[in-house]
Amino acid sequence: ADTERTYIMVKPDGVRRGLTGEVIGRIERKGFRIVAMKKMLIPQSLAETHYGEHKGKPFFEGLVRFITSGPVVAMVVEGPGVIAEMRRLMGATRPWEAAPGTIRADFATTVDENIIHGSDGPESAAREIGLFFKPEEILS
Ligand code: YYY
Ligand code: MG
Repeated sequence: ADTERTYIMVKPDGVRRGLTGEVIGRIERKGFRIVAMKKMLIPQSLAETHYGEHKGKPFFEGLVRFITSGPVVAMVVEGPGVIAEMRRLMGATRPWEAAPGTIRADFATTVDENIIHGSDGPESAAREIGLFFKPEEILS
């Protein structure tokens, strides 16, 4: 598979529960490279832009409130086929539908607090990396 980059984020529930290291460990043990990383509070406007595709849906306001409720750990992860492969390692959006051994299956019970975000395709990866990182913050 081609070398790609994706945007990965440990959400506020993951950070609060002390699961940042667990998520980072899984990414590193898989063999992907973390080429940028920072802990940050997401401003309201950035949250609304990042989740813009969900604007108007019933869960949008709660989603923005949740993602801005505490620090996240934002990352750019690089590797062969990393966009689809990280989605596989994360598991399905609804943790009860996520395959055993995935991050969401192992650590989450509810859809609104499901530990991790990962870009869902090449366009969203490029868009989200650009929203959260300046080019000079990415070290490869
Ligand atoms: O990409 P992914 O995070 O797996 O799911 P999306 O369909 O893009 O939704 C983004 C985010 O919104 C999801 O991780 C949790 C939240 N959410 C929710 O709280 N309630 C829903 N019914 C659907 C999604
Ligand atoms: Mg999504």
